Amino acid sequence: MTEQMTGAQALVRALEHVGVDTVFGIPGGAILPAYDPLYDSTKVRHVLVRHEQGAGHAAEGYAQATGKVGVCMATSGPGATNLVTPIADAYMDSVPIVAITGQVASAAIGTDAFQEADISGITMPITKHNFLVTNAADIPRTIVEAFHIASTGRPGPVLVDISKDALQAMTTFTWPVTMQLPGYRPVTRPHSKQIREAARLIAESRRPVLYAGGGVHKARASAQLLELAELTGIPVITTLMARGSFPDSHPQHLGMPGMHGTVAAVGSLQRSDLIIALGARFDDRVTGRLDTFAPHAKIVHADIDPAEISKNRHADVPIVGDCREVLTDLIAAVKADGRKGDYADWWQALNALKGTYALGYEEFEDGTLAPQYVMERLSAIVGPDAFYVAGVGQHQMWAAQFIGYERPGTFINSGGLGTMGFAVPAAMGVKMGSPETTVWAIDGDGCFQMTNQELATCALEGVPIKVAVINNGNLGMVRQWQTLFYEERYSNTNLQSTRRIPDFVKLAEAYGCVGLRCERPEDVDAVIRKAMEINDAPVVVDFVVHEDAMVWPMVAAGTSNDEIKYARDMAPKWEHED
Ligand SMILES: Cc1ncc(C[n+]2csc(CCOP(=O)(O)OP(=O)(O)O)c2C)c(N)n1
Ligand SMILES: [Mg+2]
Repeated sequence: MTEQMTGAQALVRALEHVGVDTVFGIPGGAILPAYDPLYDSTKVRHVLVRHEQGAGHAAEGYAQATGKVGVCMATSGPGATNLVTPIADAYMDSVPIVAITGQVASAAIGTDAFQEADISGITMPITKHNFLVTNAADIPRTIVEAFHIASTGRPGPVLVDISKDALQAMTTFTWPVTMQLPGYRPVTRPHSKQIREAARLIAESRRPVLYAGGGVHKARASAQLLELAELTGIPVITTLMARGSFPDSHPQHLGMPGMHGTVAAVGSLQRSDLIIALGARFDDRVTGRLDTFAPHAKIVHADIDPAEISKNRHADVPIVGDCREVLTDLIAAVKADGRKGDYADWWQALNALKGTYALGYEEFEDGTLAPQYVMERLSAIVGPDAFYVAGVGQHQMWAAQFIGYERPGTFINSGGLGTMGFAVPAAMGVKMGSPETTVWAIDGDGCFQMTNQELATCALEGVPIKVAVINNGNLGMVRQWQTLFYEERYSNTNLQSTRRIPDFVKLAEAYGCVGLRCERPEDVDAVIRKAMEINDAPVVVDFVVHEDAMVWPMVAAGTSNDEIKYARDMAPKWEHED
């Protein structure tokens, strides 16, 4: 197929051909040529957001709900720099998005032209790849390559920056196009010798742990993880990025590891003699002080990105490959090996930890609301079929701890970058990607004040998300550190949002949403049920909670996992030491 058209038309045509149905963005001078043909497209819906950061997080949410590549669009200069945070976020959490930005005309590049920013230079360290296109003829091929790179291997963000003259120039559009990526060949098939070696270690180990990370769901490998776990009887831990990749209700699940993980999960790593890491990256929030992490464990590390292997912790058995292929081969190898590990003593110790140090929380005698209780009731009433999208802070950790996840990918949050402001726009993208599914954003009063303007987008575009603002009046997570490590000197963490500045109910109403408030435990169920009944508008519930609630357990930053506390000054007793 060959046709004469502008670069901008070729861009829109290429987006249609690669299957894009939704683009989040804001127009401006340099990208304006692209918005003209977009106006006519019957296949691509453009969602006009209120801030480009919202476009980027919405694209991330859309990508995670659908498994497709999310797309955001912005103009040059400030439009593009407003995308930097979501691009970095997508990079840290391996989310496939393509960001398309307009750039000043090619003759003006490098002259400090109006609204010029070197966005490809700026995003070089936070994109999987990026392109600066100055020739209209290159646009279709670049789009195909960008989508291919974003979605294959370890997924991630790709930037396509297109100069205004390239968008305006006439070109010959041909389809299909041939990619020119000779150096890009992600390895997905694991090496069979490494798989056999892993199976041997599994049979010989006495205290193994399956450490599941975000890569498990990205590879759609939860069924295989379940099969391997049940075949071998090995306990499973799910990281912040893997919540739901193994059912919380499963007896072999020990919970989340890390700074706010369960005592059983953290303790299992420290006592393990074999860690099988699957699409996980030994993040510092999981390992604690690295030189004291899991001192007795051999490491099998499977990841699609070879750069992750042995980055933080030496891998005894490195396996480069797609998690689903790794698990499928590992299941076959364990069956072929035929031996079964003896983990009876291990389970006895772990079950003791699970029983003694189950997650719990403090209730307040004055009748104020405990935020953890809100999570428990959301979990009970809304159930495991919904998507839960969290902001960053204490509420995020409570959402990870106290909501029961049974299905992969149902907990979506900003793990690696920890981006306040993620929840509302990401929830919007999730809901647009999966309109039939209930979507709850669980946000902090601080986070919510960073990106709540996308409620306007939700209201106008008919995207009925539900937002639970966990309003503790504070930048709670920072306040928690001030409580514990800065002698309760609360420097600049009190937002006073419980004084209704702003009034989140009125704010919701101002944005065309329904606003509800809940201040007492006895009202929680009714307000959640009411929110669940409203499906023709976004709903915001202001849950006014006690400011002193804390996230436990906790491994203080820079300390060893062995120093975990399950409450203030309360260290677990490790009874089954060897
Ligand atoms: C953009 C950004 N700025 C600052 C921080 C540092 N930070 C981490 S958690 C937090 C507090 C979040 O407050 P809130 O949204 O009210 O959540 P809470 O911890 O109270 O539940 C802050 C300021 C961050 N993660 N992201
Ligand atoms: Mg708060």
